[in-house]
Amino acid sequence: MTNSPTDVHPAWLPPAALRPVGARRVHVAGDGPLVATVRAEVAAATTAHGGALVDDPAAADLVLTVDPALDGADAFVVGRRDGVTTVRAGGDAGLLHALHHVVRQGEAAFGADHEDERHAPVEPVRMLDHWDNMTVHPVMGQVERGYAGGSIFYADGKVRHDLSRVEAYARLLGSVGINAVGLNNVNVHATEARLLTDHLDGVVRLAAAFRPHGVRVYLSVSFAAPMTVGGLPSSDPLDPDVQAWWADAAARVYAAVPDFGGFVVKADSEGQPGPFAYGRDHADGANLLARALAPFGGTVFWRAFVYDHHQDWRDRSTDRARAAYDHFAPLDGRFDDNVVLQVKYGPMDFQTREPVSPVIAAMPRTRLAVELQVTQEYTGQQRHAVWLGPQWSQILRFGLWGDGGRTVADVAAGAGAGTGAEGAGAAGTGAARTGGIVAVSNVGDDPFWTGHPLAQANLYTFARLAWDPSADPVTLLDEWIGLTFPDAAAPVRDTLHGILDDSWRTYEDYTAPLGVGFMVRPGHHYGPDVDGYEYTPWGTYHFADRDGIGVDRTRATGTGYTGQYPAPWREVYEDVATCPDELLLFFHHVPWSHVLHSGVSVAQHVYDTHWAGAERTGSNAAAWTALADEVPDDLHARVTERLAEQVRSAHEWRDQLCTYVFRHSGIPDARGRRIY
Ligand code: GCV
Repeated sequence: MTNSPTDVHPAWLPPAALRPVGARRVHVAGDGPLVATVRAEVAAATTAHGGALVDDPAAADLVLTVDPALDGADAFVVGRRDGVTTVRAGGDAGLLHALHHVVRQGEAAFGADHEDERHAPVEPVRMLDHWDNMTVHPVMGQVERGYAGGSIFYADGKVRHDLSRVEAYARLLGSVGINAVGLNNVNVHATEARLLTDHLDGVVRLAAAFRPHGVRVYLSVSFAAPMTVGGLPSSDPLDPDVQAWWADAAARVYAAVPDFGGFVVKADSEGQPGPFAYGRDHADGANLLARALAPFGGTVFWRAFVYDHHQDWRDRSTDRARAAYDHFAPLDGRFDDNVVLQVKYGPMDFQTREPVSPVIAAMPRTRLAVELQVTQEYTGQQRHAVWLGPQWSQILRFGLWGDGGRTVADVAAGAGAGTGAEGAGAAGTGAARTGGIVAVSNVGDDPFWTGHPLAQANLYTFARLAWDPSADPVTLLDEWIGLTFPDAAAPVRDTLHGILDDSWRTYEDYTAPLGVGFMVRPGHHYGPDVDGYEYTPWGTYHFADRDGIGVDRTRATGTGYTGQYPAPWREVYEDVATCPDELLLFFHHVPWSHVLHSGVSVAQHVYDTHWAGAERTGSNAAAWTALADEVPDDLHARVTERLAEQVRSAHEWRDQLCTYVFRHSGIPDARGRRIY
């Protein structure tokens, strides 16, 4: 099959995905920039596929209207009567969401008559953070932890002149309901600190590219900006000159970008400046910025990723997993209303498997957003096909106070606060404290957007889960396959599904076992290095010796981390007998011969999973080879090359892990496979 006709892959919006809408007579009513976007989208589709944009609703097969009487600007109802599909949306944004809902349904949207169905997003903020820099870092490249080329926003130290790629990206994001984008890396370097000032004209242009698709822009700011940009002698949050500097900065940004979203802040973390330098805490720091933004309706997303990255590996009393809770839980109730605390889903750092962060259950008087990582820093760096939908779904559906209770997604949505036993007391009035779902983006200036073309599925699934965290991720995977490969025959769709649906588990199988995490090469985090982090200052250890492996985080004999969870988890994780296998080594140090709930020893588990996982990468690569004539050549070649690297890397992981375990434990593989 020949290549895609344009320079940039259309992702989940190729022209053929809009065929069912484009073949109809469509009426679009309303005005405003988002309605204009809907109209333009429909006009392009009808021109391509033989339908028409019609003025008379009575002559239409599809009627899209804004009805302000409907509750919620993002919401819409869709029904079908007498052969006409009718959408009413609460606002412009809802109209855009509704159009793409109909696109996703395809021909099914024009099938049997049905009553109105209401759709509305669960999470109020659905945000992608870009770790993009304006200049290229000699080691990290332009995008920190970016695996898809350079930034689509910046080139040569400036906002790009040509933003057509950003417009295409904004269209993709708007189509799946993303409504916020952080424009620059949370590690804010000198040039990017001046996005607030010297480069504000570029921010204006980026905001203009995102606006027609319902996406507001945010900037990551440096806590030291009053000094480094403003020339003040201090950045102390209680200093009136510092407060005035931030108030002026915010006023200038809002004068230029009236719908600016606000700031994202990484403070006192991995070398970024913060309030600790002045003996102040993180509520003082966050509220400083919140008060500057409040007159304009802006929000601060203040990150809870704060820990000591100069730890002494000899010091067994310090546990990095405890850090976010220890810093932030005591501050509950002290943050202003326009502060959202942005918490990584796990207590460490975006590992393949971690328990859910206990901070999410601990701050009922604080607005919380949960942060996921779409860019595959620790999950194969877009060289491995790893679809993270099941991981995110499991996190978002996790019952913080036990199965069936309020979930991570509920807390982020501010839903149900104060209504049940869980976390109710401190929720006080029960007022909704809405936060949202945030993720680190995985796109760059690569023609396939994401380096590995199949990593587009992660971007898609993240957005759709942020809209509805209860959605079945596998259904979303098939939705993505159907849109991205609209003309593909069933075997192609089945192969894509087969490569991706269990790929998170496969990756876990051939990498760090049983929740222990890391074991990656220090610095760039790609490939195996079992002891790579063992004697470093980063607080990421597994403590393996000849007798056993794992981190004792119990209250009884370990770091006490299990005590940061509410019941029942504090007991479930405390006891080796009830701790789930997949988190065993996160919570417990056990002998290599310890028998898991699965019935095999820890050592045998490593052998079995690593052989099985590596083998699956080989069968996936073979299945993909068979699609050579079924998908565009350029896409086929790119995926082939990535799958070959995944096979190589998975076997390297397998051999290092199995050899390491055998050399430390002396336990042979019961199945006698080759160990080096
Ligand atoms: C932006 C991890 C990454 C860093 C990243 C940091 C963060 O430590 O390796 O590159 O910095 O997380 O989330 O702030």
